[in-house]
Amino acid sequence: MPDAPDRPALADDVLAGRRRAVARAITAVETAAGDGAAGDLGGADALVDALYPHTGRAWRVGVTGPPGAGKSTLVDRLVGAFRARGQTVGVVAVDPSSPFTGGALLGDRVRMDRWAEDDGVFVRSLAARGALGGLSEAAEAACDVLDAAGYDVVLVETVGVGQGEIDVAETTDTTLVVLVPESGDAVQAMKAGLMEVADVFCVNKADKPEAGRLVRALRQALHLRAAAAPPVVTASALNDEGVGGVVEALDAHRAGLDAEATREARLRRRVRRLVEAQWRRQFWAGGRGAALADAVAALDPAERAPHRLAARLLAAPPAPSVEPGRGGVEREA
Ligand SMILES: Nc1nc2c(ncn2[C@@H]2O[C@H](COP(=O)(O)OP(=O)(O)OP(=O)(O)O)[C@@H](O)[C@H]2O)c(=O)[nH]1
Ligand SMILES: [Mg+2]
Repeated sequence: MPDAPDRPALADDVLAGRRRAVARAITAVETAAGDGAAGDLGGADALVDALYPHTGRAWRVGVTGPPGAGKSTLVDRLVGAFRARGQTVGVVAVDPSSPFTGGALLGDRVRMDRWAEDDGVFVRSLAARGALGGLSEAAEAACDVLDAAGYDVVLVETVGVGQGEIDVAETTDTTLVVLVPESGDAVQAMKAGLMEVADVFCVNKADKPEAGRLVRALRQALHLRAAAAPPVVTASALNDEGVGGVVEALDAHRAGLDAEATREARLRRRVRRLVEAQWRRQFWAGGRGAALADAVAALDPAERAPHRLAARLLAAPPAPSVEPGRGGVEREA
């Protein structure tokens, strides 16, 4: 890359681990990605690029599962467990007040408040409304910021509902899927696509009846799918029981990771996502949205053919007068 821009001043402050800089940097990437411009973070993209070479040290752990499974309660316990062994922890809670779930963001904050006095913990809620790809980019960039700032572990909580949120699981090294007896059976998890992303399963609320049944059903379903099934552990996050077992299972997954291969695969996926988002935006910004509307309106219903219309749009050059607008995503780095 011949003309890499100078490193933004904010990047230096993030690298020095300054909390206010970390907060500002996450806001920058969140806002940019939330504008639906996943492939073009405006000023924030230079920031991410400047930080990226300083990432790769943190262990990124995704925590996902159905609404109300106890993810936040468990994340809070995991923070305690990691702190107890001297690790610093960043937490990214992907805003559950997304159109999919309508959960309680305030609850996350209240529970996490007990870490406010601890310099070794940084908690942040993330809201990337709109663009699906934008959610992954926002979460991944927020992890980059925390990683570059020196946090040893970065926990990412997402509600495992909807593809966009499950995609976030692909941006972490280790994915913990939290299920609860009342969320139904293993089939439910399979439908939601959670089986594919799980490295470790935790059946939470083990203090409730039916937890044992879910564990058995889950193990059975997993072994039917693959010989090397992810481990299933139980916990009662509320009562702080079984958390050590969860940490052990997570550690075991990390120990088996090829860190460099994981990192490269993730980078490939991310660049692909950024290119596709940018491409899509540019394509439709080139006056083609209007061209499509005109073409559909002009054609006799008997002559409308989806494939022919698609081919025509793809073949037509973009209207030269239309700038592929940046949609107001220029902002401070
Ligand atoms: N009985 C029992 N309740 C629990 C346990 N863990 C969490 N809860 C309760 O379950 C409810 C939801 O917990 P959260 O930690 O907010 O769940 P969440 O998965 O983060 O919820 P969303 O982010 O809204 O999807 C709260 O009332 C918790 O106190 C547990 O181990 N046992
Ligand atoms: Mg939560």
